[in-house]
Amino acid sequence: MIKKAFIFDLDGVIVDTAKYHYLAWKKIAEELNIDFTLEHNELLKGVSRVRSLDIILELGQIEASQEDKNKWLFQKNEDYLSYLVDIDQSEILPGVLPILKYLKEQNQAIALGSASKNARPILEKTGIMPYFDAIVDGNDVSNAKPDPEVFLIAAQLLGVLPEDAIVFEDSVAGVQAANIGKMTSIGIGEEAILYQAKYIFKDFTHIETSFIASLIK
Ligand code: B16
Ligand code: MG
Repeated sequence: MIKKAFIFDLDGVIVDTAKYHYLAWKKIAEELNIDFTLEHNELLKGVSRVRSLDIILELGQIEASQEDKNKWLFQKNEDYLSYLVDIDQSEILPGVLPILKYLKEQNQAIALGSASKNARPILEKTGIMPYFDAIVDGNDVSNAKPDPEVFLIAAQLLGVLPEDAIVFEDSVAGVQAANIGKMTSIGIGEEAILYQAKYIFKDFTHIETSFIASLIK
């Protein structure tokens, strides 16, 4: 049996923090009189904080100085962090824990590959840090998804070749990153959006351990 690397994205895969990102961005958008809807929020999934602000400013056709941008980025993150203060294990999305447990029992390598710079406190608060053999987040990469950097570093840290890595992703850019990195991409979400993934599941409750077993052998 070859040891595989199972790489998990964070937001939208392990936890649903998109709702907190949304509330925090909405506050900034309101200050700037920009109409920012849940639909617009979809555009920010898997996208870095800096790029997210640029997308919102483009929506409002606002040109801003770097000083103002830095101020809004700081405000947004402070507000986002305030939503994370009370999070616990109940935030973990359904079906995720049984898969993590199964992978550990099967002696497989597990990593996080997220664009977020707040990934570590989220893993700690939800109590799942011990499952991860490596963590690669927004603090560790210079190129955002769809660049495969985040996943390539994760596979390297786990000592596994990219072709033996499996990536769980909820964003289009993340699925593309896994594909570009020659990894097996598993989309978590809607088929109409994530059709570029090798396999697609609505959520983790739809993933049988027999499917995971077929990837390991
Ligand atoms: P932060 P992921 C991404 O997480 C989110 O999907 C995206 O909406 C967010 O802007 C990005 O992290 C950066 O997050 O502001 O905490 O650094 O899906 O890559 O786990
Ligand atoms: Mg995501």
